[in-house]
Amino acid sequence: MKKIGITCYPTVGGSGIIATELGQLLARQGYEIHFITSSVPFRLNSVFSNIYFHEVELNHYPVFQYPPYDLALASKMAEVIDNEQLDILHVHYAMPHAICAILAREIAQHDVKIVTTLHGTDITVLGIDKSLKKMIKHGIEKSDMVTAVSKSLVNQTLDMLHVEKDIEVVYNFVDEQQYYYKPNPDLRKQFKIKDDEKVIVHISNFRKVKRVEDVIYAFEKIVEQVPSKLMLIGDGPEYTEIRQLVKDLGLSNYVLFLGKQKNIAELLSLADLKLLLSEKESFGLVLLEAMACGVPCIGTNIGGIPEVIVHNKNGFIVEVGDIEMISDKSIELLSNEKLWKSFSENAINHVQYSFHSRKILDQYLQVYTKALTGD
Ligand code: GMT
Repeated sequence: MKKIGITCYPTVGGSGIIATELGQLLARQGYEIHFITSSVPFRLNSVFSNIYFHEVELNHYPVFQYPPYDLALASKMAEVIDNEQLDILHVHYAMPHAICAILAREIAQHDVKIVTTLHGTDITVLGIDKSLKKMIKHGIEKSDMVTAVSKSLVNQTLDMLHVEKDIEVVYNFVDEQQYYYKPNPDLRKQFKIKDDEKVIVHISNFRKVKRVEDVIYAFEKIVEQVPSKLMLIGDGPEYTEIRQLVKDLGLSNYVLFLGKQKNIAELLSLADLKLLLSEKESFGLVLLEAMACGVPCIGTNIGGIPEVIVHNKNGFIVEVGDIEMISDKSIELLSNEKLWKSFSENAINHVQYSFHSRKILDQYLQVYTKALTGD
């Protein structure tokens, strides 16, 4: 096996990051990688002689009300499968990518195996939609191998779609070359963070499911007890409402809105605590990123979050919307240096031990081998 095609959403998002990082890891191992996406994946920031990019172009014919992206993707996939003689086509998301891959396999002459990775939203959001359920199920069942990023997502997929397919858990990972503690005292000064202030961070795409308002309400209580700043990274549909809430609560001087950012490890290295209080989250890649930089995390008891945070070891698990508990646990951690230090060290070790990129790469390689041999 030598040639692997990868399709993902190339813009900001955990699934795009994982797909791109995996492509780069595979390229370093000597595999030939072909990204088939609508634009160059945003995390593809090194040059590799064995990574190729095939752009899915959209034609705006006047007869179509909407340009048919999915069909253009399937057609491009079929072209690349044949031209490049792909062994594996690894698609991230069942909907629409697995469906496109299945169609492409039917069109192409060359025999390719399809590996689908489920990231969450395809199941937890789209899977609820009756009109799409059968199609997602089809995409999963007709893939040669299927993986999901947490046990919780496997269980949810089986419960919601009743699929007849083994789904393997392959957790997410971070690039250890990028994510480690990178102290930058000057950056602290630039953000006007005082020496005695703690920094709490939240990173997301500000979708409703992320419950960013809970982060603000919890912070309102934390800042009464512990001098601190809240750093909000990312952008999305709830951004304006959150800005207004911060203003209404009189917290504007304590909250830093940073928008979308690239050098996340440097920003995370300023932080003492990471909050991820979502009501749906199949994994929570931002938790791993934070932990790799030595930042303890508090997350909600849903989806894959309890598979990433070990309660009382490297962070705390709390119930969704329990502002009292979230703020109590945050204050406990931020005011107890000994506890904080042990959580921080445990966090780094946890990422190294359970989510090391080498380990995850090996798991994906085994999945590819199984797809090819049918075992
Ligand atoms: O969370 C999102 O809205 C983005 C989405 C994505 O496509 O990146 O995230 C999903 O995949 C990530 C990578 O596997 C996971 O870390 C996120 O938990 C998952 N999001 C949800 O399940 C809501």
